[in-house]
Amino acid sequence: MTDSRRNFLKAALAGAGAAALSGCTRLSQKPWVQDALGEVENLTRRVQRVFAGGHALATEYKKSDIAPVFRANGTLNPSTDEYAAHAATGFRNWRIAVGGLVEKPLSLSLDDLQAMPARTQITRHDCVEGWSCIGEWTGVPLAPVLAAARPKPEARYVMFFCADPMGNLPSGEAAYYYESLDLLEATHPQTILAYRLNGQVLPIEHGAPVRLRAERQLGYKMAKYIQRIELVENFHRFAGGKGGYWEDQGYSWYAGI
Ligand SMILES: Nc1nc2c(c(=O)[nH]1)N[C@H]1C(S)=C(S)[C@@H](COP(=O)(O)O)O[C@H]1N2
Ligand SMILES: [Mo]
Repeated sequence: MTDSRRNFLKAALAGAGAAALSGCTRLSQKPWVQDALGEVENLTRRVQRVFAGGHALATEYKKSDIAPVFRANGTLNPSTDEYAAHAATGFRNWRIAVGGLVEKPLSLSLDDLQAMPARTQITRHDCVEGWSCIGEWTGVPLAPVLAAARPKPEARYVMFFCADPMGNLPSGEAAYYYESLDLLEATHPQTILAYRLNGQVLPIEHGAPVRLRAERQLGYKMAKYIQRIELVENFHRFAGGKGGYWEDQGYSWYAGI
């Protein structure tokens, strides 16, 4: 592990301790949060062994670089009654299931996610359609969330299943937007489950209540409207088998920038 990585983890752990001492009781009341922070280092070490690559950071920008209006793309409001009902109640009952190849499946509310230490990053979003936009994203790093679920040794990819229907699969079954990352990208410090944009509650057009930010990747990797996260050995059995909605239409699975 590099020094910067070790320092990042130390800072994350120290931050959690300080928050508990300063009276952030919601954090200390949730034993799984504490467990998660203890597990991040184990998970990261394992990931670094599997993938020889690193965790170099994407460029972060200044407040003054933030675009006045962040462009929205793809689904702008999922068309199901179920999503509309969640939106009408401010996503109070929204849950994100974390399952698949894990020892401890989780079902996380927005409160659960917001009780974990947050990260804020000002980054540039690049869409393959040829536009970019700088925005400030706040959310919980995915690494401690995955660590809390205790991934099994066979887990290699993280799948994100979304609430927006995208038409039908050849089988006639409804297709929903979905995406996947390998564990290296999933545990990168700038990979977060974002619930705020530019200091405001995440708007519906940008993926409310929770969307992925994976800052070294192109826009289509960053699933909006996340309902389920699943750890898998490979993604061939899902939908078109290519690891994502756009990948199934021919885009490349690896979309690093
Ligand atoms: N669930 C879902 N996630 C999605 C999409 C989508 O249509 N549905 N579009 C993708 C694409 S192509 C881009 S560029 C970004 C757009 O994010 P934005 O609307 O916040 O700009 O979301 C990505 N994630
Ligand atoms: Mo995109």
